[in-house]
Amino acid sequence: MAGSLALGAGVAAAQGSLASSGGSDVAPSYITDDDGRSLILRGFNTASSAKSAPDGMPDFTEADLDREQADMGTNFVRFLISWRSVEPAPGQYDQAYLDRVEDRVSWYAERGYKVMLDMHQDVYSGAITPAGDGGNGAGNIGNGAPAWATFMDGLAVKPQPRWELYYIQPGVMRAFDNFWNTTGKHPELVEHYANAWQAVAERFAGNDTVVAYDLMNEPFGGSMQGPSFEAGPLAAMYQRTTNAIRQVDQDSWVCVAPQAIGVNQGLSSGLTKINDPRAGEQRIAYCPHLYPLPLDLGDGYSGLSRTLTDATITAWRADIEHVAGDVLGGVPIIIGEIGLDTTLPGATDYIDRVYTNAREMGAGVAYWSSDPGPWGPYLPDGSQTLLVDSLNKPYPRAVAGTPTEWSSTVDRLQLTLTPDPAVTAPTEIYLPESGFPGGVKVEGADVVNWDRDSRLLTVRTATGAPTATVTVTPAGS
Ligand code: 9MR
Repeated sequence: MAGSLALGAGVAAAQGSLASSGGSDVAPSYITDDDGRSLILRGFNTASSAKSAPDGMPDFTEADLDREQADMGTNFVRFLISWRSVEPAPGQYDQAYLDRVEDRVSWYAERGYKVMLDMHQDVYSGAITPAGDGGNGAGNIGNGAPAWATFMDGLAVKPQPRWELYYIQPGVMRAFDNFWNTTGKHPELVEHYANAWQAVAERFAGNDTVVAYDLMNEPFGGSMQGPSFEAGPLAAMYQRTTNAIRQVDQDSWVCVAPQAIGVNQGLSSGLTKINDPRAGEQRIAYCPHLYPLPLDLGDGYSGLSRTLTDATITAWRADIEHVAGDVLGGVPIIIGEIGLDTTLPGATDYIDRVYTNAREMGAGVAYWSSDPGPWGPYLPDGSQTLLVDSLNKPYPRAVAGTPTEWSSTVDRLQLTLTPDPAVTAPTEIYLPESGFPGGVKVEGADVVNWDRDSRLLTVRTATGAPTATVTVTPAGS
């Protein structure tokens, strides 16, 4: 069944009948740091191992973070949190859990990262089966909602060969229907969800490292699917949760995502505008995922699968830009998840293609995921997968103005920006050791500092010019 599903979507992609909108004329916008610099975010999801852990924490140490930073120069994490951990009993928020999250956030803060908290769920909750493992002993299948918020009304959840298939088990569908209250029986659940987010935002409102809240991982509408779900209960939940967050936190970005099934594979989203009640400019961001079906089902990025995947990426990008630019009102894009099994043929080419698109879109990226294994940068024995070299490229991390174009190879970076005279902090650029073993040669800007340990170069462009182009190559080149 999965194979024919893939084929169907693939053929649709090849025929160009996926997302029909043709991108957007609205220029990319960026999340900014406290100095007003545009942030280009590159990092990982950390981590799947948190989903079912009793303490809700990922199996990820400070040493792991040091290794990630040294090997790839990341500046961002999509950090998994869960509703079941935040609100283990109705109306009771677990401050000890939030302490643990805050502790992990401090690791990132000490290393100059920005954090997006992701209220994760997969197939609603760990309570969809008694063992919390989907009934087949396969590990962390269902996660997210607390058991007390899981109402399956006695409907079945049978063991499935693939975790995604649990979504269409009757008990899981009903749990979602009750959450969205399309059954009319549980109006309290979305209210709890919004209030749980408020408890999180209350904790992190004053924390400069936490820049964004990803309101719900991979939303699923139960028996209501597509635009009626996205424009209906999903948008209503986003609005309600945004309002709840803004009562305690005016500054963090609120990230919204489309329905996952379909949109992650290139179909168009029917999400509608979310209004940010904060004083000043809105701080909503769009955080979609990308999982072309051929790759997700185990085909490599070659032959027909590559053709179908490319068509998926093209359609996906056009729709993402349309929703971010035209529907949500010119908001920043952060790709909350992209990832694949790096042992598949053509994996490097696929990663390059996605990151090229992200760069052109002005989008942040959180790769799925940092968990050890063939999808991640390291295997359980600590050896690197090809992901490390694929991702370890120069990039501008924080730009004193608006980046209009940038590109890089391992030993060259070029950035064009519209400088913002109000921003006094310098532009910060990451340069990997492989391409920049010694000094740097900078054209188009003055060097403020080149720190060979952190691999960070800071530069200042001339004030007053409408645009500036900075080119960085190794010294002596
Ligand atoms: O990679 C994860 C896999 O090990 C889990 O069994 C599964 C269910 O919890 O989730 C996978 O991660 C998914 C993430 O939670 C949501 N987006 C897609 C990810 C990859 O399938």
